Amino acid sequence: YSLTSIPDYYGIDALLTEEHKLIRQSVRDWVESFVMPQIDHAAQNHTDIPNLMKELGQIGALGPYIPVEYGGSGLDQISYGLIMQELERGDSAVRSAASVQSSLVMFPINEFGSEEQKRKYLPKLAAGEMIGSFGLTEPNHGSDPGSMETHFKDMEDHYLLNGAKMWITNSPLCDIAVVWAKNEEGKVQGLIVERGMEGFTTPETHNKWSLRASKTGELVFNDVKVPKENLLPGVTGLKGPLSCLNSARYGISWGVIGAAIDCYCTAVQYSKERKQFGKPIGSYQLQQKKLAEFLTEITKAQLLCLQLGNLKNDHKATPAQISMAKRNNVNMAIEIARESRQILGGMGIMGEFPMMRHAANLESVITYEGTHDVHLLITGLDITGINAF
Ligand code: TGC
Ligand code: FAD
Repeated sequence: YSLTSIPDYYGIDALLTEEHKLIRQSVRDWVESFVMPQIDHAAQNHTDIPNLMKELGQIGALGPYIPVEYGGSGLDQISYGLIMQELERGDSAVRSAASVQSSLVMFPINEFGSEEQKRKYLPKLAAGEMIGSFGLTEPNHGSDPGSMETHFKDMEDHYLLNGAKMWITNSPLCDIAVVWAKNEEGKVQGLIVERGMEGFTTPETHNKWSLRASKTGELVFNDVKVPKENLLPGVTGLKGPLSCLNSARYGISWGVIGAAIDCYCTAVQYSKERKQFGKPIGSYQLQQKKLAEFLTEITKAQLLCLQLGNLKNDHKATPAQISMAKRNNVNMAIEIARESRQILGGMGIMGEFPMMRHAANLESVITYEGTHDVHLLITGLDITGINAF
């Protein structure tokens, strides 16, 4: 499909600045030239995309809102959202790589790190010369991270870290991991663990049917001696990791619009070209209903994100507002991926078309960063004041 067919049904572009549009265009062009030609091969073969992080660094997609003095671009939240949207039009694995590095690794170092930590890590992370991962989820504690078992002891001249994290994006590739663990008082704190520290291993998780172009693995800590200067000094408690999730979930709300757009545009084009019973399938009401509903849902999601971005720029977006957008938009995208695949009939299962890949990827996206159900419970709590977890 032509890039000019990407929908802006409500003229939302008029609400963006010239800078927003330029940023979006440059990421869109990069996705066309770098991601699209190799994404099917990477996903089919369950390999990562070579040089992805350095490329993302070069186009400014790592920590776009991190201050310029630490290697970021100092951009606003709408720019961040638009970048995520364009990346996920390519593949959720590409957006995931940028989400984790930006919101889950650079964000906590920038918000809660010491000046030395910021200077040591942020510029390299922004350039993609260093890859970060984020360890919150454990084998026995996913939706309920407050019950985590990973813990560290103060040994006077270092901390001793023990435990394990599971389902960690980029763990097999990471140079550093921001790890959330309990101190001796049972309070959650963040530690920067570096590859090469004795007792730290990152086994890969194989055989995924989803996010196949992204590496996932474990972070295992067996009596790891972590230097004291690697503790994030600025936060104690679960609000540390959860505030990183606010930023990542916001980016995902935008990102999945990109996946939905890729499916929608492909389906519109196919429905006009493919003929059955002597007419294009797009001339039949059943197919038009699908296309009309896709465009309606994409437009609603775009408006939701734009206003959430405005709130975020003003530091007014609440965690519950972000949960609503993450839940709504991921569900919107997965429904469009599944239904649009049907419009392509048998061709819809093929790698030449993006639907199966997006649909399979979105099964992870609807689960990570808080499941569909957990986000509903967060909205329920916000409405009633009653915790139903
Ligand atoms: P609760 O008692 O409600 O809260 C504990 C403390 O945290 C504060 N808080 C938040 N702070 C900032 N932002 C938020 N969104 C916050 N939500 C809660 C809260 O105020 C409290 O602070 P304080 O000072 O009183 O201690 O916590 P809970 O134990 O009842 O759990 C709440 C719940 C279930 C909502 C939360 O734990 C949750 O969101 N669970 C889902 C877990 C999750 O999202 N995991 C994601 C792992 S990372 C990931 O998936 C990366 S994938 C990346 C990729 O590849 O793109
Ligand atoms: P569980 O918490 O066991 O949930 C199972 C089911 O029970 C879900 O449907 C859930 O909604 C439901 N449920 C749970 N509690 C309740 C309740 N109180 N009421 C009703 N229903 C409930 N984590 C990281 O820390 N870092 C990463 O980089 C990372 N990357 C990931 C990459 C991939 C590809 C995947 C799949 C996951 C990743 N995760 C990561 C982990 C992800 O955040 C968790 O999988 C997610 O939070 C859910 O946890 P769980 O899988 O243990 O499911």
